[in-house]
Amino acid sequence: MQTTRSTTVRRSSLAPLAAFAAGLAFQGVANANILNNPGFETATTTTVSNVLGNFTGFQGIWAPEMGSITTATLGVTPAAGARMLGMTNDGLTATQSFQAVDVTAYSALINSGTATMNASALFNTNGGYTGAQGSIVVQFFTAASYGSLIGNSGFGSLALDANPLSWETNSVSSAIPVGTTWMLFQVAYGNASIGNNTGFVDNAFLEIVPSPGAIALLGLGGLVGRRRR
Ligand SMILES: [Ca+2]
Ligand SMILES: [Ca+2]
Repeated sequence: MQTTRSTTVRRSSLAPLAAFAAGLAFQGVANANILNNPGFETATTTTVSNVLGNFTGFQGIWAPEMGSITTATLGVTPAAGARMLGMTNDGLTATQSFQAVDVTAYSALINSGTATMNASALFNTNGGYTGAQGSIVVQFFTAASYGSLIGNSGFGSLALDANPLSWETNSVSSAIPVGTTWMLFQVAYGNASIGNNTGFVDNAFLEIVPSPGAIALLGLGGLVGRRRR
């Protein structure tokens, strides 16, 4: 179940037509969740070193630094389905989980310089404390290797409430650099903020869509062109 992702997009009056045209151009690839096992319903995980060292061989498999995919525990019930991801303090700065995604199917859109990625997930912790810091970040690569990193989305972060019955939505959007062929989706909790507690994640989501701004500009450009003629 995809919930309450909030996107604030300013559209010109031309946007609906332009968006329709862009939708036709990229039909079949837009508006799909490109993560594998986004709801953590399959319990299989792998190691972070496997994923970061071999995008191709371990693509689509969640890799928690410290944690596992679990059923309901510690008073927390999965937001959807029977399972969720649980992460615990790994002793460093943040406890992170990764999934590598091959995005070469989107190369035409990405290399047009007008691709946006929208990422989100639900976060929750066991009760009794406040201020757990949950984050999402997506990194961009030009090849199937960590060394080809060319940018990242910046962090979408939020401080969680103390209620284990409420799942809170975290999201981040950014332009996708031209040349991107692989993306690394990451969810994380600040270790200092969770202490000996567990940070949970469910309903992870990642999509690649035409940039709303680029669509609006295309629409305006078309209008100006017609007026000049
Ligand atoms: Ca789930
Ligand atoms: Ca909560």
